[in-house]
Parts: sequence; C-alpha cells; structure tokens
Amino acid sequence: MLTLYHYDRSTAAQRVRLLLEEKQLPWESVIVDTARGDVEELPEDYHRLNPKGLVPVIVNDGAGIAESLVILEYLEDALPEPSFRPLSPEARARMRLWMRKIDDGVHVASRTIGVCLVNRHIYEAKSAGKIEKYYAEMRDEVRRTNDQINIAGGLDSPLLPDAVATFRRLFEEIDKTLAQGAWLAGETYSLADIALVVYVRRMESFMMAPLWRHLGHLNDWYTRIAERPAYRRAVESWGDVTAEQRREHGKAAFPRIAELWGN
Ligand SMILES: N[C@@H](CCC(=O)N[C@@H](CS)C(=O)NCC(=O)O)C(=O)O
Repeated sequence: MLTLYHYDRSTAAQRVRLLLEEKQLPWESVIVDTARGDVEELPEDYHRLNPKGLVPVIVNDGAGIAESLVILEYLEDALPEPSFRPLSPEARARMRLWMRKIDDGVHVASRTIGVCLVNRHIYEAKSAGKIEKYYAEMRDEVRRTNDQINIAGGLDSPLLPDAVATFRRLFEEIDKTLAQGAWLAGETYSLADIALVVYVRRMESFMMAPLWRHLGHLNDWYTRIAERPAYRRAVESWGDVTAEQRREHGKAAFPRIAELWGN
C-alpha cells in the first residue's frame, strides 16, 4: 500500500496526488502540515524519509521517496499503467525539460511570492518562539535565507521582482507551446502538465488571474485539467485552509504584483 505524507495546499503534494488519482491507485494519507510554523513534532523518523523535512514523501513497502518530481517518475516506473509519459523519446525529453523548470526556479519563486504575500502575516500572528523554532529546524538553507529576506521585505522584498518575472515567463511560454498542441509535451496529457498546472491554481489563489486573462491557450489548458475527475479528487477535494488569507492578502498585493508583472 502506498502512503503519502502531505497536506492540503502544498503544490508539490498536489502534483503527486494528481498522478495517484489519474492512475486510480489506492493510497493512505498522513498529514504533515508544517507550513504555518506551529507544528510541535514531525512524525517519528520523518527526517529519515526526507532529510529536508518537507512534503511530499511517498512510502511503498517500507521504502520512502522524497521530491515530488522524483516521486512522479517513480510511480510511472513502479506502476506504469495507465502511463502519463509520452511514447516517443523526443516527447519524453520535452516533458522532462518542462518538469525541470520547477527545480530550476519556479518552485522557489512560488515560495517567495507566497511568503511575501501571505505566510509572513501567518507567521506574525504566531508566537515568536514557535517561528524561531520553525526556522531553527528548517534544513533547507536557501529556503530559510530567502524566507528571512521575504518576511523582512514583504512586497518590497528584493527577491519578489524576479519571482514574479519567473511566473510571467513561465505562463507565456506555456501559452505559446499550447498554441501548437493540446498538451505541454505533445499530443498526450503527461507528467509535465500534471507537474506544472498546480502553479496556475496557486497564483489564482492570490486573485492574480487578471494578469494572464489574455493567455487563452493557458486558460483553456487549465480549464481542461480542472475538469478532470482526478483533479477534483486530488486538488479541489483537499481544499486549502489558508484560502481566505490568500484571497485577502492577494487582493491587497494586486497593484504591486501587476506593476512587477508589467501590466
Ligand atoms: N523540491 C521539493 C519541494 C517540497 C516543498 O517545498 N514542500 C513544501 C510544500 S509545497 C513544504 O513541505 N512546506 C512545508 C513548510 O513550508 O513548512 C519537492 O518537489 O518535493
């Protein structure tokens, strides 16, 4: 039996749940929600499963695997039917190039936007001791350093302009690619679409959709994926306990983000 360590709104977890649901695989859920900075203890041995202490982690017959993109490929290798990797080597390479963008900056940019807009307010409302403990235990140094800069800077963080530019470029590139065909890697719905669509939902949760209203191919792609039953089960049904805060702080930040986006 597969066990997934995850929490509702984590984009990295959403993509793994999407693949699990597309493949109709049974799985057990263990919630590890550290993101509001107030979790007292991680499950026993969590750092053995993932030295970074992040979600998702998947466990199959005792072996734990971290890193969402590695987990997607692992699930394809271990449980290949139905497959979400295209058949041709060229299309597979295209799929992997799209996925690579996530670790090449998109995920860090998403964290920056999240902290500048919302998380800093969530952390402010917690006791200083809890947040100190949260950061003292954070194992990913880049994440810790960036978070400190983003909490201090908020909408004026020096990291925010590049993070917003990363999303503008990503969304425009997705739109341009989809003008040539239905899916990112070619003719079939693949791990590339599954891995990246979660960021459209994340940016939308900050009420930013007017910024890419003109990107018709991207919007059509997002609608087509959101209508899939697996998406409802994997993403919508888990919800987002911070949805209200995202809407509220996102609306307040809109003029600044629109300025950085260049609209
Ligand atoms: N590269 C990792 C990134 C994992 C990651 O950033 N996880 C976030 C949620 S999307 C997390 O665990 N956050 C917990 C926290 O912020 O305390 C992956 O793709 O799995």
